[in-house]
Amino acid sequence: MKRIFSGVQPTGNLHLGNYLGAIRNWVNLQNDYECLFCVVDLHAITMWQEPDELRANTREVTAGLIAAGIDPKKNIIFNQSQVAAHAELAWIFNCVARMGWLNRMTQFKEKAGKHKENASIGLYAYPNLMAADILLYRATHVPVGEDQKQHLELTRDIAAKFNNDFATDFFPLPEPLIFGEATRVMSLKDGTKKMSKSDPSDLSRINMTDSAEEIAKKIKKARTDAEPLPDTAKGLEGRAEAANLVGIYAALDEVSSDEVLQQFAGQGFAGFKQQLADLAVAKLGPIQDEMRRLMGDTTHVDQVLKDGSERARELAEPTIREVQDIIGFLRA
Ligand code: AQP
Repeated sequence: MKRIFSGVQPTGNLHLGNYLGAIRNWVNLQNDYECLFCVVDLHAITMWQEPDELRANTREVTAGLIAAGIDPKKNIIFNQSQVAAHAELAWIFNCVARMGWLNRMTQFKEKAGKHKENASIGLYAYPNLMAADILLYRATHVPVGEDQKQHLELTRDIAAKFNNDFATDFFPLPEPLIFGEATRVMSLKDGTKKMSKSDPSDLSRINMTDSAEEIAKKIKKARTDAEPLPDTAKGLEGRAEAANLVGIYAALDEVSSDEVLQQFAGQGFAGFKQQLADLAVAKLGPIQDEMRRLMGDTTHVDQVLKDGSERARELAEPTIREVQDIIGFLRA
């Protein structure tokens, strides 16, 4: 049996990067794998979250997953905090992983920035929780973007050390699942930074809840350069913002950047941006309508999470019991 675990943090507005880089791919996985899609609220609180916003964002992400086409009956959609075994296994992995391993994690360095001393312990130990998320369900495959590869390697190291320490083969070593050409959507204001929920500038991202007018306005205001569009993707080298807009067009239209440029070569950005806005609105519109409808039906969304959490708990329970036995915890 092939089992997938994937997570999204409820840390702000779900955006085009989350959709094109992750969620859209997940929709295709549900036919070939048993899938768990988790709204990782325990990960979210490694940075400060306003309680009311955390609740609202948890519902928004859940609505986004369903609206994008993930079937909550066929798959398990749940929020992490409701399955206590994630935190339990993460603690055990805190005792398996070595400081030296975590010191090498680049995401901590990026997220903690210059204020390392002030970062939460949770942010530092985040990869151990991610290992617990995956191994709790003994997932065989994990869809990972470039930025998560290092964390998956750590998950494999933790699984291997646990197996070795306790002379068992209990945890499988999960494999990365890489999708063709990875779509990495960058900020509309700075082509060297990824589009991110926590970017303070709302103009930097297209939110999945933005109206058609907002999408058009943000694309119009997106940073570009003064050169016309080249005729091949190679001509975009050193032009991060232009490359990003062409990449977004290509991802939305499901064609290559070269194909997009065949259509727009030699043109300036005004006409291109207009067509990109029309394409984005056409592709995202139906998903956004469904997402808004679901966000207005919190009873349904909450029920999906409740049902998903129950099913996830059933899967997690035997793993955590067996881990306790392996470690030598006396069952009271
Ligand atoms: N800009 C992006 N381009 C492509 N894929 C992206 N993902 C996120 N941003 C982009 C992918 O979306 C999935 C869920 O991400 P996450 O919520 O777990 O956290 P993140 O990667 O840290 O996303 P954000 O939006 O940047 O959140 P904050 O601002 O809170 O850090 C992942 O598969 C991720 O690769």
